[in-house]
Amino acid sequence: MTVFEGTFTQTEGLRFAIIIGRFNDLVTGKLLAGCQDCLKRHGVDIDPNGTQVDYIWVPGSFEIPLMARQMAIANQYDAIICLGAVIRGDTPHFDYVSAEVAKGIAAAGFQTGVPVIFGILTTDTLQQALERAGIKSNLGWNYAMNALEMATLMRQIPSSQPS
Ligand code: INI
Repeated sequence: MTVFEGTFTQTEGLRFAIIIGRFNDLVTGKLLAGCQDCLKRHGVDIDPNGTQVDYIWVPGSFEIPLMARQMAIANQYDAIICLGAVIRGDTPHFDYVSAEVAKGIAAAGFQTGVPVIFGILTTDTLQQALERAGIKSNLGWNYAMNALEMATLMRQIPSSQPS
C-alpha cells in the first residue's frame, strides 16, 4: 500500500491563486504578507508578473467563494488561498457573512477538486484579528503552508493535475 503526503520542498512549477478581501485590509494585507513570505521561503516566485502566483482582490469576504470557484474551474492552479477578515460588530451581519463564506469556500473546493484554503479570520475584535495577522503570529504563513501541502499532495493523486 502507499502513503500519500504533501511536501514543502517540491514547489517548482506549482501555481497558486490568492484571493484577498479588501474589507478590513489592515488585517488582510498582513495576512497576504505572511502568506507571501512563506511561499517565497519555500521557493515559490511570488512576483505578480511571474508564472507561479496570481492575486485577485475582491470587495469583501462575501465575494471570495464566487471568485474561488471561478479560479478553480479555470483549471490553472494547484491551490487557491482565500484571505479575509470578518470581525464581529454590533449587528448580526457578521453571522451572515461568516457562515456564507465558510460554506462557499468549502463548496468551491469540493465541487471543483481544487484545494481551496480557508484563510478567513473570524474574530470578535480588531485586536484579535491583528494578533492573528502578525502582532503575535501570522496565520497567513500557516495558510500558505496548508496550500503547499495540499498542492504537492494533489499532484501525487492520479487525475488531479491542472492542465
Ligand atoms: N466583509 C469582510 O470581509 N469582513 C467583515 O467583517 C464584513 N462586515 O463585517 O461587514 C464584510 N462585509 C462586506 C461583505 O463581505 C461584502 O463585501 C458586502 O456585503 C457586499 O457584498
